[in-house]
Amino acid sequence: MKKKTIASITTPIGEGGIGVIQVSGPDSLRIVNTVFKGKKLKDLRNAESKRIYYGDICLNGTAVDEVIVNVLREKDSFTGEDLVEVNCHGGIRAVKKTLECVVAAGAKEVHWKELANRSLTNNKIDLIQEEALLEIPKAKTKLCVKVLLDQYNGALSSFIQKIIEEVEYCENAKAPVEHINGKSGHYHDKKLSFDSAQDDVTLSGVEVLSTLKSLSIKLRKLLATAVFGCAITTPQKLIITGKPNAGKSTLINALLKEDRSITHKEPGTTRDAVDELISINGMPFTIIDTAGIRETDHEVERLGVQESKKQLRQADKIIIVFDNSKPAEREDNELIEFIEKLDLHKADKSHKVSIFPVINKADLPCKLNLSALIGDTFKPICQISALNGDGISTLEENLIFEFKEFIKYTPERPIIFTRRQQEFLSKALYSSEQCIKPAEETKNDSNLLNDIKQNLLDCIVGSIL
Ligand SMILES: Nc1nc2c(ncn2[C@@H]2O[C@H](COP(=O)(O)OP(=O)(O)OP(=O)(O)O)[C@@H](O)[C@H]2O)c(=O)[nH]1
Ligand SMILES: [Mg+2]
Repeated sequence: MKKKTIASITTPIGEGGIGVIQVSGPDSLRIVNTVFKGKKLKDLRNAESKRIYYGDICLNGTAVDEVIVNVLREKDSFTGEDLVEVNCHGGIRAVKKTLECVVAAGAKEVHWKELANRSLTNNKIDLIQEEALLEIPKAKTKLCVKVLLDQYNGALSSFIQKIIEEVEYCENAKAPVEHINGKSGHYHDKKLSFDSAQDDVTLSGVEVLSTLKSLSIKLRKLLATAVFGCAITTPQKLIITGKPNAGKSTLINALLKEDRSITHKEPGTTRDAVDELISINGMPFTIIDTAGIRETDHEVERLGVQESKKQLRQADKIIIVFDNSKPAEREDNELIEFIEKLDLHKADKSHKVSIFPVINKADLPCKLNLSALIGDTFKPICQISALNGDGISTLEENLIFEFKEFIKYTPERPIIFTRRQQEFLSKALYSSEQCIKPAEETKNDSNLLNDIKQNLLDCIVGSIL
Protein backbone atom coordinates (compact mmCIF):
# COMPACT_ATOMS: atom_id res chain seq x y z
CA MET A 1 0.00 0.00 0.00
CA LYS A 2 1.30 3.44 -0.94
CA LYS A 3 2.29 5.45 2.11
CA LYS A 4 0.58 8.75 2.78
CA THR A 5 2.73 11.87 2.49
CA ILE A 6 3.02 13.57 5.86
CA ALA A 7 3.90 17.11 6.97
CA SER A 8 4.94 18.49 10.32
CA ILE A 9 6.36 21.63 11.90
CA THR A 10 9.69 20.43 13.28
CA THR A 11 10.81 23.59 15.07
CA PRO A 12 9.20 24.78 18.31
CA ILE A 13 6.22 27.09 17.93
CA GLY A 14 7.17 30.57 19.08
CA GLU A 15 9.23 33.57 18.09
CA GLY A 16 12.40 32.70 16.24
CA GLY A 17 14.45 33.38 13.13
CA ILE A 18 13.11 30.49 11.06
CA GLY A 19 10.49 27.77 11.22
CA VAL A 20 10.88 24.44 9.49
CA ILE A 21 8.20 22.24 8.01
CA GLN A 22 9.19 18.80 6.79
CA VAL A 23 7.12 17.04 4.17
CA SER A 24 7.92 13.36 3.70
CA GLY A 25 6.48 10.66 1.49
CA PRO A 26 6.10 9.55 -2.12
CA ASP A 27 4.14 12.68 -3.11
CA SER A 28 6.13 15.26 -1.18
CA LEU A 29 7.68 16.91 -4.25
CA ARG A 30 4.38 16.99 -6.14
CA ILE A 31 2.50 18.40 -3.13
CA VAL A 32 4.99 21.15 -2.30
CA ASN A 33 5.27 21.97 -6.00
CA THR A 34 1.59 22.99 -6.10
CA VAL A 35 2.20 25.72 -3.50
CA PHE A 36 5.86 26.63 -4.16
CA LYS A 37 6.76 29.25 -6.74
CA GLY A 38 10.52 29.13 -7.26
CA LYS A 39 12.43 32.25 -8.29
CA LYS A 40 14.46 30.18 -10.75
CA LEU A 41 13.20 26.60 -10.56
CA LYS A 42 9.84 26.30 -12.30
CA ASP A 43 8.93 22.75 -11.30
CA LEU A 44 10.04 21.33 -7.96
CA ARG A 45 9.56 17.78 -9.28
CA ASN A 46 12.72 18.37 -11.36
CA ALA A 47 14.70 19.43 -8.30
CA GLU A 48 18.04 17.80 -7.62
CA SER A 49 18.59 16.04 -4.33
CA LYS A 50 20.55 17.86 -1.60
CA ARG A 51 19.92 21.26 -3.22
CA ILE A 52 18.18 24.30 -1.83
CA TYR A 53 15.77 26.49 -3.81
CA TYR A 54 14.51 29.96 -3.08
CA GLY A 55 10.92 31.08 -3.72
CA ASP A 56 7.46 31.78 -2.26
CA ILE A 57 4.76 29.64 -0.77
CA CYS A 58 1.58 30.80 -2.46
CA LEU A 59 -2.11 30.47 -1.78
CA ASN A 60 -4.39 31.28 -4.74
CA GLY A 61 -1.49 33.03 -6.45
CA THR A 62 -0.65 35.26 -3.46
CA ALA A 63 2.62 34.82 -1.56
CA VAL A 64 2.13 33.62 2.02
CA ASP A 65 5.82 33.60 2.93
CA GLU A 66 9.25 33.70 1.38
CA VAL A 67 10.98 30.36 1.82
CA ILE A 68 13.98 28.22 1.05
CA VAL A 69 13.20 24.61 0.30
CA ASN A 70 15.71 21.83 0.71
CA VAL A 71 15.04 18.75 -1.39
CA LEU A 72 16.26 15.34 -0.30
CA ARG A 73 15.45 12.39 -2.49
CA GLU A 74 14.68 9.02 -0.91
CA LYS A 75 18.31 7.85 -0.91
CA ASP A 76 19.54 10.96 0.91
CA SER A 77 16.76 11.64 3.40
CA PHE A 78 16.70 10.47 7.01
CA THR A 79 13.13 9.21 6.60
CA GLY A 80 14.08 6.97 3.68
CA GLU A 81 11.51 8.62 1.40
CA ASP A 82 11.38 11.86 -0.64
CA LEU A 83 11.61 14.74 1.80
CA VAL A 84 11.09 18.45 1.27
CA GLU A 85 12.16 20.75 4.05
CA VAL A 86 10.45 24.13 3.87
CA ASN A 87 12.34 26.82 5.77
CA CYS A 88 10.01 29.76 6.29
CA HIS A 89 10.13 32.77 8.59
CA GLY A 90 9.84 32.00 12.28
CA GLY A 91 6.99 33.00 14.56
CA ILE A 92 3.63 31.38 14.87
CA ARG A 93 1.70 32.86 11.90
CA ALA A 94 4.11 32.33 9.00
CA VAL A 95 4.84 28.73 9.99
CA LYS A 96 1.22 27.74 10.56
CA LYS A 97 0.06 29.35 7.33
CA THR A 98 2.76 27.56 5.35
CA LEU A 99 1.78 24.26 6.92
CA GLU A 100 -1.88 24.91 6.11
CA CYS A 101 -0.97 25.42 2.42
CA VAL A 102 0.95 22.14 2.32
CA VAL A 103 -1.89 20.28 4.05
CA ALA A 104 -4.48 21.81 1.70
CA ALA A 105 -2.34 20.52 -1.18
CA GLY A 106 -2.69 16.94 0.08
CA ALA A 107 -0.22 16.21 2.90
CA LYS A 108 -1.42 14.78 6.19
CA GLU A 109 -0.50 16.87 9.23
CA VAL A 110 1.30 14.80 11.86
CA HIS A 111 3.31 15.23 15.06
CA TRP A 112 7.05 15.59 14.33
CA LYS A 113 7.71 12.24 16.02
CA GLU A 114 5.94 10.57 13.10
CA LEU A 115 8.90 11.52 10.89
CA ALA A 116 11.22 9.54 13.15
CA ASN A 117 8.78 6.66 12.88
CA ARG A 118 8.98 6.81 9.07
CA SER A 119 12.72 6.48 9.41
CA LEU A 120 12.15 3.34 11.48
CA THR A 121 9.56 1.75 9.20
CA ASN A 122 11.74 2.46 6.16
CA ASN A 123 14.67 0.67 7.86
CA LYS A 124 16.87 3.74 8.02
CA ILE A 125 17.23 3.30 11.76
CA ASP A 126 16.26 0.65 14.31
CA LEU A 127 14.07 0.98 17.39
CA ILE A 128 16.95 1.85 19.72
CA GLN A 129 18.10 4.57 17.36
CA GLU A 130 14.56 5.92 17.11
CA GLU A 131 14.32 6.01 20.91
CA ALA A 132 17.60 7.97 21.03
CA LEU A 133 16.41 10.37 18.34
CA LEU A 134 13.25 11.12 20.30
CA GLU A 135 15.18 11.61 23.55
CA ILE A 136 17.74 14.09 22.14
CA PRO A 137 15.38 17.11 22.16
CA LYS A 138 14.64 16.41 25.84
CA ALA A 139 18.32 16.14 26.83
CA LYS A 140 19.13 18.28 29.87
CA THR A 141 22.92 18.52 29.75
CA LYS A 142 25.78 18.31 27.27
CA LEU A 143 26.65 14.86 28.63
CA CYS A 144 23.07 13.69 27.93
CA VAL A 145 23.28 14.90 24.32
CA LYS A 146 26.65 13.22 23.84
CA VAL A 147 25.46 9.85 25.16
CA LEU A 148 22.20 9.93 23.19
CA LEU A 149 23.84 11.04 19.96
CA ASP A 150 26.21 8.09 20.19
CA GLN A 151 23.29 5.71 20.67
CA TYR A 152 21.48 7.33 17.74
CA ASN A 153 24.57 6.71 15.65
CA GLY A 154 24.48 3.06 16.61
CA ALA A 155 26.73 2.48 19.64
CA LEU A 156 24.21 0.28 21.47
CA SER A 157 22.63 -1.20 18.34
CA SER A 158 25.93 -2.38 16.88
CA PHE A 159 27.01 -3.86 20.22
CA ILE A 160 23.76 -5.83 20.41
CA GLN A 161 24.03 -6.75 16.76
CA LYS A 162 27.44 -8.27 17.38
CA ILE A 163 25.95 -10.38 20.17
CA ILE A 164 23.22 -11.51 17.79
CA GLU A 165 25.83 -12.48 15.24
CA GLU A 166 27.78 -14.48 17.78
CA VAL A 167 24.63 -16.38 18.72
CA GLU A 168 23.83 -16.91 15.06
CA TYR A 169 27.37 -18.12 14.51
CA CYS A 170 26.75 -20.91 17.03
CA GLU A 171 23.54 -21.56 15.22
CA ASN A 172 25.23 -21.91 11.85
CA ALA A 173 27.67 -24.28 13.33
CA LYS A 174 25.38 -26.77 15.00
CA ALA A 175 21.83 -27.97 14.62
CA PRO A 176 20.04 -25.02 12.99
CA VAL A 177 17.41 -23.24 15.01
CA GLU A 178 14.30 -21.86 13.32
CA HIS A 179 14.56 -18.12 12.93
CA ILE A 180 12.51 -16.12 15.29
CA ASN A 181 9.20 -14.41 14.62
CA GLY A 182 9.29 -15.46 11.00
CA LYS A 183 12.20 -13.09 10.42
CA SER A 184 14.69 -15.04 8.46
CA GLY A 185 18.35 -14.35 7.96
CA HIS A 186 20.48 -11.89 9.80
CA TYR A 187 19.66 -8.51 11.01
CA HIS A 188 20.99 -7.00 7.84
CA ASP A 189 18.58 -4.62 6.24
CA LYS A 190 18.83 -1.91 8.89
CA LYS A 191 21.13 1.06 8.85
CA LEU A 192 23.83 -0.88 10.64
CA SER A 193 24.83 -4.06 8.99
CA PHE A 194 27.67 -6.46 9.47
CA ASP A 195 28.84 -9.45 7.55
CA SER A 196 28.29 -12.28 9.92
CA ALA A 197 30.13 -15.55 9.75
CA GLN A 198 28.90 -17.50 6.79
CA ASP A 199 31.52 -20.25 6.85
CA ASP A 200 30.29 -23.72 7.56
CA VAL A 201 32.30 -24.30 10.70
CA THR A 202 31.27 -26.97 13.12
CA LEU A 203 31.57 -26.02 16.75
CA SER A 204 31.51 -28.62 19.47
CA GLY A 205 28.87 -28.44 22.21
CA VAL A 206 31.59 -27.30 24.62
CA GLU A 207 32.56 -24.45 22.31
CA VAL A 208 28.95 -23.38 21.85
CA LEU A 209 28.41 -23.40 25.59
CA SER A 210 31.52 -21.38 26.26
CA THR A 211 30.50 -18.81 23.61
CA LEU A 212 27.07 -18.51 25.21
CA LYS A 213 28.65 -18.08 28.64
CA SER A 214 30.87 -15.28 27.43
CA LEU A 215 27.83 -13.62 25.81
CA SER A 216 26.06 -13.71 29.16
CA ILE A 217 29.00 -11.90 30.75
CA LYS A 218 28.88 -9.24 28.02
CA LEU A 219 25.16 -8.82 28.54
CA ARG A 220 25.61 -8.49 32.30
CA LYS A 221 28.19 -5.73 31.79
CA LEU A 222 25.94 -3.99 29.32
CA LEU A 223 23.01 -4.12 31.73
CA ALA A 224 25.13 -2.35 34.36
CA THR A 225 25.03 0.76 32.14
CA ALA A 226 21.23 1.07 32.53
CA VAL A 227 21.43 2.86 35.87
CA PHE A 228 23.40 5.64 34.20
CA GLY A 229 21.52 5.66 30.88
CA CYS A 230 18.07 5.74 32.46
CA ALA A 231 19.18 8.61 34.75
CA ILE A 232 20.31 10.44 31.61
CA THR A 233 16.87 10.22 30.00
CA THR A 234 14.82 10.47 33.21
CA PRO A 235 16.58 12.74 35.71
CA GLN A 236 16.57 11.17 39.16
CA LYS A 237 14.30 12.71 41.79
CA LEU A 238 16.40 14.20 44.56
CA ILE A 239 14.29 15.20 47.55
CA ILE A 240 15.53 17.53 50.26
CA THR A 241 13.90 16.94 53.61
CA GLY A 242 14.53 17.81 57.24
CA LYS A 243 12.78 19.55 60.09
CA PRO A 244 11.55 23.12 59.61
CA ASN A 245 14.32 25.71 59.52
CA ALA A 246 17.10 23.13 59.12
CA GLY A 247 18.30 24.93 55.99
CA LYS A 248 16.72 22.88 53.19
CA SER A 249 15.93 25.81 50.92
CA THR A 250 19.36 27.33 51.54
CA LEU A 251 20.91 23.99 50.54
CA ILE A 252 18.85 23.90 47.33
CA ASN A 253 20.11 27.36 46.48
CA ALA A 254 23.67 26.22 47.15
CA LEU A 255 23.19 23.23 44.80
CA LEU A 256 21.49 25.42 42.21
CA LYS A 257 24.24 27.97 42.73
CA GLU A 258 21.64 30.72 42.75
CA ASP A 259 18.87 32.13 44.96
CA ARG A 260 15.64 30.61 43.78
CA SER A 261 14.15 28.90 46.81
CA ILE A 262 12.72 31.27 49.41
CA THR A 263 14.56 31.00 52.72
CA HIS A 264 13.63 32.58 56.02
CA LYS A 265 14.49 32.40 59.67
CA GLU A 266 10.86 31.50 60.50
CA PRO A 267 10.26 27.74 60.45
CA GLY A 268 7.69 26.59 57.88
CA THR A 269 8.69 29.01 55.12
CA THR A 270 8.48 26.42 52.37
CA ARG A 271 4.98 25.01 52.13
CA ASP A 272 4.86 23.53 48.65
CA ALA A 273 7.23 21.11 47.04
CA VAL A 274 9.21 23.20 44.57
CA ASP A 275 11.22 21.45 41.86
CA GLU A 276 14.20 22.58 39.84
CA LEU A 277 16.68 20.95 37.53
CA ILE A 278 20.33 20.74 38.53
CA SER A 279 23.36 19.22 36.86
CA ILE A 280 26.23 17.67 38.80
CA ASN A 281 29.11 16.91 36.44
CA GLY A 282 26.60 16.57 33.62
CA MET A 283 24.20 14.29 35.53
CA PRO A 284 20.74 15.84 35.62
CA PHE A 285 18.62 15.70 38.78
CA THR A 286 15.16 17.03 39.53
CA ILE A 287 15.71 18.55 42.94
CA ILE A 288 12.66 19.02 45.11
CA ASP A 289 12.48 21.31 48.14
CA THR A 290 9.92 19.96 50.57
CA ALA A 291 8.08 21.44 53.48
CA GLY A 292 9.58 19.02 55.98
CA ILE A 293 7.47 16.67 58.06
CA ARG A 294 5.82 17.56 61.33
CA GLU A 295 2.54 17.29 63.18
CA THR A 296 0.62 20.49 62.73
CA ASP A 297 -2.90 21.88 63.11
CA HIS A 298 -2.32 24.53 60.50
CA GLU A 299 -4.33 23.40 57.46
CA VAL A 300 -2.04 24.81 54.74
CA GLU A 301 1.05 23.49 56.47
CA ARG A 302 -0.61 20.08 56.92
CA LEU A 303 -1.21 19.88 53.15
CA GLY A 304 2.44 20.75 52.63
CA VAL A 305 3.49 17.88 54.91
CA GLN A 306 1.19 15.50 53.00
CA GLU A 307 2.81 16.58 49.73
CA SER A 308 6.29 16.09 51.24
CA LYS A 309 5.43 12.50 52.19
CA LYS A 310 4.17 11.83 48.67
CA GLN A 311 7.41 13.20 47.21
CA LEU A 312 9.52 11.10 49.59
CA ARG A 313 7.72 7.94 48.44
CA GLN A 314 8.66 8.69 44.82
CA ALA A 315 12.26 9.70 45.50
CA ASP A 316 15.37 8.16 43.97
CA LYS A 317 17.62 9.97 46.39
CA ILE A 318 16.85 11.78 49.65
CA ILE A 319 19.02 14.33 51.44
CA ILE A 320 18.04 14.57 55.12
CA VAL A 321 19.16 17.88 56.54
CA PHE A 322 19.94 17.98 60.28
CA ASP A 323 20.50 21.28 62.08
CA ASN A 324 23.87 21.39 63.85
CA SER A 325 22.86 24.41 65.92
CA LYS A 326 19.93 22.76 67.72
CA PRO A 327 19.52 19.63 69.83
CA ALA A 328 17.84 16.73 68.08
CA GLU A 329 14.08 16.84 68.46
CA ARG A 330 11.03 14.64 68.08
CA GLU A 331 10.60 15.92 64.52
CA ASP A 332 14.00 14.55 63.49
CA ASN A 333 12.93 11.23 64.92
CA GLU A 334 9.59 11.14 63.13
CA LEU A 335 11.28 11.89 59.86
CA ILE A 336 13.85 9.12 60.32
CA GLU A 337 11.12 6.62 61.17
CA PHE A 338 9.16 7.60 58.09
CA ILE A 339 12.19 7.32 55.79
CA GLU A 340 13.29 3.98 57.27
CA LYS A 341 9.97 2.45 56.20
CA LEU A 342 9.94 3.90 52.68
CA ASP A 343 11.27 0.86 50.83
CA LEU A 344 8.97 -1.52 52.73
CA HIS A 345 5.83 -0.21 51.01
CA LYS A 346 7.21 -0.06 47.49
CA ALA A 347 5.54 -2.22 44.85
CA ASP A 348 8.74 -2.25 42.81
CA LYS A 349 11.26 -3.80 45.20
CA SER A 350 14.15 -3.30 42.76
CA HIS A 351 13.75 0.47 43.03
CA LYS A 352 15.60 1.34 46.22
CA VAL A 353 15.93 4.84 47.53
CA SER A 354 19.39 6.15 48.52
CA ILE A 355 19.65 8.27 51.65
CA PHE A 356 22.18 11.08 52.17
CA PRO A 357 22.04 12.49 55.72
CA VAL A 358 23.94 15.78 56.15
CA ILE A 359 24.59 18.01 59.13
CA ASN A 360 23.95 21.59 58.12
CA LYS A 361 24.97 24.84 59.82
CA ALA A 362 28.37 23.36 60.61
CA ASP A 363 29.59 26.96 60.86
CA LEU A 364 27.59 27.35 64.11
CA PRO A 365 28.47 25.78 67.50
CA CYS A 366 27.34 22.17 67.73
CA LYS A 367 24.28 21.42 69.87
CA LEU A 368 23.17 18.37 67.97
CA ASN A 369 23.57 14.96 69.50
CA LEU A 370 22.74 12.92 66.47
CA SER A 371 24.22 9.55 67.43
CA ALA A 372 21.80 9.28 70.37
CA LEU A 373 19.00 9.87 67.94
CA ILE A 374 19.85 7.76 64.93
CA GLY A 375 22.69 5.47 65.92
CA ASP A 376 24.42 4.09 62.84
CA THR A 377 21.32 3.80 60.67
CA PHE A 378 21.81 7.08 58.87
CA LYS A 379 25.44 7.89 59.36
CA PRO A 380 25.89 11.48 58.16
CA ILE A 381 27.95 11.57 54.99
CA CYS A 382 29.20 15.10 55.55
CA GLN A 383 29.04 18.29 57.51
CA ILE A 384 28.06 21.27 55.45
CA SER A 385 27.27 24.92 55.66
CA ALA A 386 24.63 25.60 53.06
CA LEU A 387 25.05 29.27 53.84
CA ASN A 388 28.76 29.62 53.03
CA GLY A 389 29.12 26.60 50.72
CA ASP A 390 31.44 24.45 52.87
CA GLY A 391 31.09 20.71 52.22
CA ILE A 392 28.78 21.14 49.22
CA SER A 393 31.27 19.63 46.76
CA THR A 394 31.67 16.54 49.00
CA LEU A 395 27.90 16.16 49.05
CA GLU A 396 27.81 16.47 45.24
CA GLU A 397 30.49 13.80 44.86
CA ASN A 398 28.41 11.46 47.01
CA LEU A 399 25.30 12.12 44.96
CA ILE A 400 26.96 11.09 41.70
CA PHE A 401 29.10 8.30 43.14
CA GLU A 402 27.07 5.50 41.51
CA PHE A 403 27.54 7.12 38.07
CA LYS A 404 31.27 7.76 38.54
CA GLU A 405 32.42 5.08 36.11
CA PHE A 406 30.17 6.44 33.36
CA ILE A 407 30.57 10.19 33.78
CA LYS A 408 34.12 9.87 32.48
CA TYR A 409 32.30 8.93 29.32
CA THR A 410 34.23 7.10 26.61
CA PRO A 411 32.85 8.17 23.23
CA GLU A 412 30.71 5.60 21.42
CA ARG A 413 30.19 3.55 24.52
CA PRO A 414 27.04 1.41 24.29
CA ILE A 415 24.59 2.56 26.97
CA ILE A 416 21.13 1.21 27.80
CA PHE A 417 18.92 4.27 28.20
CA THR A 418 15.28 3.12 28.35
CA ARG A 419 13.39 0.76 30.66
CA ARG A 420 12.16 -1.10 27.58
CA GLN A 421 15.71 -1.93 26.49
CA GLN A 422 16.60 -2.86 30.04
CA GLU A 423 13.64 -5.23 30.33
CA PHE A 424 14.33 -7.05 27.06
CA LEU A 425 18.01 -7.48 27.77
CA SER A 426 17.40 -8.55 31.38
CA LYS A 427 15.07 -11.24 30.06
CA ALA A 428 17.76 -12.33 27.60
CA LEU A 429 20.31 -12.60 30.37
CA TYR A 430 17.93 -14.37 32.73
CA SER A 431 16.87 -16.97 30.18
CA SER A 432 20.44 -17.75 29.18
CA GLU A 433 21.69 -17.99 32.76
CA GLN A 434 18.77 -20.26 33.62
CA CYS A 435 19.74 -22.70 30.89
CA ILE A 436 23.52 -22.66 31.07
CA LYS A 437 23.81 -24.64 34.30
CA PRO A 438 21.52 -27.52 33.25
CA ALA A 439 23.29 -27.62 29.87
CA GLU A 440 26.62 -28.04 31.66
CA GLU A 441 25.18 -30.80 33.82
CA THR A 442 23.72 -32.67 30.87
CA LYS A 443 27.06 -32.52 29.08
CA ASN A 444 26.04 -29.85 26.62
CA ASP A 445 22.79 -31.41 25.51
CA SER A 446 22.21 -29.93 22.06
CA ASN A 447 18.47 -29.42 22.62
CA LEU A 448 19.17 -27.35 25.69
CA LEU A 449 21.83 -25.37 23.87
CA ASN A 450 19.35 -24.66 21.12
CA ASP A 451 16.88 -23.46 23.72
CA ILE A 452 19.43 -21.03 25.11
CA LYS A 453 20.21 -19.69 21.66
CA GLN A 454 16.56 -19.36 20.77
CA ASN A 455 15.71 -17.53 24.00
CA LEU A 456 18.69 -15.23 23.68
CA LEU A 457 17.80 -14.36 20.10
CA ASP A 458 14.14 -13.82 20.94
CA CYS A 459 14.91 -11.30 23.66
CA ILE A 460 17.92 -9.61 22.10
CA VAL A 461 16.40 -9.14 18.69
CA GLY A 462 13.25 -7.92 20.42
CA SER A 463 15.26 -5.14 22.05
CA ILE A 464 16.50 -3.78 18.77
CA LEU A 465 13.72 -4.31 16.23
N1 LIG B 1 24.56 29.88 60.00
C1 LIG B 1 23.89 29.21 59.10
N2 LIG B 1 22.61 29.50 58.84
C2 LIG B 1 21.96 28.78 57.90
C3 LIG B 1 22.58 27.74 57.17
N3 LIG B 1 21.67 27.22 56.33
C4 LIG B 1 20.54 27.89 56.49
N4 LIG B 1 20.69 28.86 57.44
C5 LIG B 1 19.68 29.80 57.91
O1 LIG B 1 18.63 29.08 58.53
C6 LIG B 1 17.38 29.72 58.29
C7 LIG B 1 16.42 28.73 57.68
O2 LIG B 1 16.87 28.36 56.42
P1 LIG B 1 15.90 27.78 55.30
O3 LIG B 1 16.78 27.38 54.17
O4 LIG B 1 14.78 28.71 55.02
O5 LIG B 1 15.35 26.51 56.06
P2 LIG B 1 14.24 25.46 55.59
O6 LIG B 1 14.67 24.14 56.09
O7 LIG B 1 14.02 25.60 54.12
O8 LIG B 1 12.99 25.97 56.39
P3 LIG B 1 11.45 25.69 56.13
O9 LIG B 1 11.16 25.95 54.68
O10 LIG B 1 10.84 26.68 57.03
O11 LIG B 1 11.18 24.29 56.54
C8 LIG B 1 17.69 30.92 57.40
O12 LIG B 1 17.78 32.07 58.18
C9 LIG B 1 19.03 30.56 56.80
O13 LIG B 1 19.78 31.67 56.43
C10 LIG B 1 23.97 27.46 57.47
O14 LIG B 1 24.61 26.57 56.90
N5 LIG B 1 24.55 28.21 58.43
MG1 LIG C 1 12.31 26.02 53.04
